[in-house]
Amino acid sequence: MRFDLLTLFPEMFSALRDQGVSGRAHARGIWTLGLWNPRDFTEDVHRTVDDRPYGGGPGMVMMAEPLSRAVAAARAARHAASGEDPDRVPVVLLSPAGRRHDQQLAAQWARSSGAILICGRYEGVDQRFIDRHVTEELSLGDYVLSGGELAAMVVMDSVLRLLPGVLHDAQSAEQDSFNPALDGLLDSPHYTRPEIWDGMPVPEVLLSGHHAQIAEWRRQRSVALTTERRPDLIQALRARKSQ
Ligand code: 9WO
Repeated sequence: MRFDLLTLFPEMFSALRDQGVSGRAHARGIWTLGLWNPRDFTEDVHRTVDDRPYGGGPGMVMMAEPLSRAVAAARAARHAASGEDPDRVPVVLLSPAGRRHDQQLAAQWARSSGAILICGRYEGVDQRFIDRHVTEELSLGDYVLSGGELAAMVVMDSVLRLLPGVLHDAQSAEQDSFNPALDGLLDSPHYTRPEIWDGMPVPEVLLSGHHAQIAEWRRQRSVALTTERRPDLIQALRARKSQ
């Protein structure tokens, strides 16, 4: 899998590339990262990537041309590396106006060869760049960030941890909240040593070694937690089961 990021702050992505589960997977060559700074695709002495909005208003807008050249470079690099058709690479803009990201989408991306991700800054991106290049917009939720970079890293992390061999324990991803194997419910609580901490014991069934009872207990806790916190997920499960 390969992700190409268009960003004015490429250094931010060292966190995902070098740390934790995603960092180990990168070191093992399971995924690769291309970083493209629109500033490197400018031609003026000031390396200008933004300008004032037509029609007036506060802030600055990212100019289409440096972004467009950076996308062309990313497409060409992907083609050179893997023979991928440059015109068929998904080009994703992280934006609150996009489709809401979720576990199902992450699983879909995990079956793909990756994407070019556009990280906007300032007030936004010239709409003509979006119209020309962007194939889909993705949102994490109804809030505004200072840029698309953190959203891009969240989406990438959710995808990468589903790739074969990324998690130490293949069962780990299967136990996740929202996993279809858990009917899309929230995960049950976790406990580790010591057996009693600050006067609070570990639920006895977990010490019993009785695997069927443990599975049943976890299922009950999962349903109870989801009913309390996310009744919408229970409704969705009912709807799926009744069809
Ligand atoms: C911001 C925006 C707000 C309302 C409707 C559409 C919008 N598009 C953008 C946009 O492209 N913003 C750029 C990226 C530039 C400003 C900072 N950006 C951004 C992305 N802020 N917040 C996000 C984001 C991305 C994904 N999920 C939540 C927030």
